[in-house]
Amino acid sequence: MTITTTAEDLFPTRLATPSDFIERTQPAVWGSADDGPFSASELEAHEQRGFTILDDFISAESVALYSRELDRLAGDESLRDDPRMITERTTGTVRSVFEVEKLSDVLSALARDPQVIDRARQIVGSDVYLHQTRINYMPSFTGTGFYWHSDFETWHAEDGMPIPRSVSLSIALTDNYPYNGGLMVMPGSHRTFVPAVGETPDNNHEQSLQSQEAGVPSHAAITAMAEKYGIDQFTGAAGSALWFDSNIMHGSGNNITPYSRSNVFMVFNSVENALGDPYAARSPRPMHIANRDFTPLR
Ligand code: 6CS
Ligand code: FE
Repeated sequence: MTITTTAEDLFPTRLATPSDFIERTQPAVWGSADDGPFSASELEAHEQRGFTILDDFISAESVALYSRELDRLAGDESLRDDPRMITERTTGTVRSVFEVEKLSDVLSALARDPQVIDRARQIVGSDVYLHQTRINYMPSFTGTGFYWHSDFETWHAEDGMPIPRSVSLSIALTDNYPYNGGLMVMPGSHRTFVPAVGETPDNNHEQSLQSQEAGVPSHAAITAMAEKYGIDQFTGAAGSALWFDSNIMHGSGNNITPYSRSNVFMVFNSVENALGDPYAARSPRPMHIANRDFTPLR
């Protein structure tokens, strides 16, 4: 008998030829109103739309505190050659810093704040661990966006995440306007998995975190998804939070305005959805991008 730790592939992707969309059978919300801070109606809306915006999620003092952490990490010379720091391809300015819960006590505490972890546990219906954390910084004038994608598509293909049972939290540290490169989402699109065409290049993460090219949907697929679900934009003042399903279709444009945009981003995966071998890549990505310590976060 062979024992395999990798679960069955319910979401084949990075294929040689286009294939049909897959309607998922798993819910977005696994817990109930009794399990945490989200109300029954908030959970119901999250199930339908695949995202929830909470205005004033953190205080102005906390925005200032996390912004100082962002400035400290972005300016840390010792991180310049660290793989956790991703810079903009064209200008060399800092784009993301990964694994921030290990680089910052303040951000480690944020992940464990009951307002955060209890909501994450409530949505995925179990204990959670941190799959990925990062701070994202989109500079004024020259900031570049990310093409349309589903995070789960990458996490499944490149990280071996079996099913979409994880939730992402993005806390805005600057105001998000419709015009400064904010996130566009297709509400309800988390229900549909869009298989991508094309094999994953080796060491894809070395370029995909600057500009994602493998694993993005075709123009035809994006057109069909937009026809079905429409496009919303996440706007909101600094301090607001966006909780979103791992499979929601999203993307962002460039930022040519004088208003930079930054956020703290944390992905909570169910401990019952631990990573196996990648489903569609030759080797797993490094731990600072796809954590493989599945110890429940406390
Ligand atoms: O690679 C990741 O984990 C995340 N970053 C990109 C550019 N796409 C997929 C996912 O959002
Ligand atoms: Fe994304």
